[in-house]
Amino acid sequence: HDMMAIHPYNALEDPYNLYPHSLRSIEELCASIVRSHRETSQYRPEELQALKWKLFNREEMQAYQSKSVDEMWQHCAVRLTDAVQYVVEFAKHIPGFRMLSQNDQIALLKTGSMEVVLVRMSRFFNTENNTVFFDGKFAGAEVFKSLACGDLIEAVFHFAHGMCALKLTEQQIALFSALVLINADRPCLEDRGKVQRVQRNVELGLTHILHRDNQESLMPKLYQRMAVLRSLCSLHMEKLRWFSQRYPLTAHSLFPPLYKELFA
Ligand code: CLR
Repeated sequence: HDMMAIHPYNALEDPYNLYPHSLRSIEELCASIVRSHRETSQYRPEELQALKWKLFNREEMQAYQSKSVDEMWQHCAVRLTDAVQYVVEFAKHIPGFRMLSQNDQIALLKTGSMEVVLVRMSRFFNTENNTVFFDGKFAGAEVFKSLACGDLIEAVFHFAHGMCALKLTEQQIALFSALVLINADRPCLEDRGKVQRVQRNVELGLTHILHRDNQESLMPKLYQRMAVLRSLCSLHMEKLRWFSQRYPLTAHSLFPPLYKELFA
């Protein structure tokens, strides 16, 4: 008893794991999310840094610009689906995600996977010349001209620019991506309560990371970014509906099955 008075039980380090929401368990949650992000992010920051000035030349740009609308859509749908596949892999390793029902996992991915791709896009964006890593080199918005949805491309590039301005660390991007995905407000959830519990843990993780980095002021900015993401994704869906009406055959038979399953 005397010892306890001198050395009170350290709840923060929690050696006996008496507090389920102790710092230790939050740190473990953060570590798995960061690990999952790293393993599914395709390129490491230093690899992207090295590629930063590898740009498409004039002929290559013209080749993209002279593609037909449906050809370019199909090409981009394949690239996007590839990126979405990595996001699905990321989701599977967020602690708690696999405890959700199959229905709820799919509902979260349907609404969230494209949003996470756009968050991830900021890692692949060069703000000095407004280009994005696409097909092995950096491309400006004009490369996507033949998609015929300039407003969407412009909005997406603008969003990436704004995300880059926040200068998030890889750990912050990982936790933010997880929070974008695990959102109890999404439509068509069976067990909202369960999603809410997972969401609270991820929120605790993000708060913890920001507190540790002395950057709590980022929290309101990140919530604001989440609202912008929602509007970008509804614009994407709107464009996809427009395209499918115009080119039903391409949309039906040439789009990747996962792209159709999640977005159609
Ligand atoms: C996002 C981060 C991923 C790698 C990656 C792959 C494909 C890229 C995507 C990133 C960003 C957005 C992107 C996409 C291919 C086409 C798409 C450049 C870098 C643009 C915005 C066109 C969208 C067209 C749809 C309307 C079909 O880890």
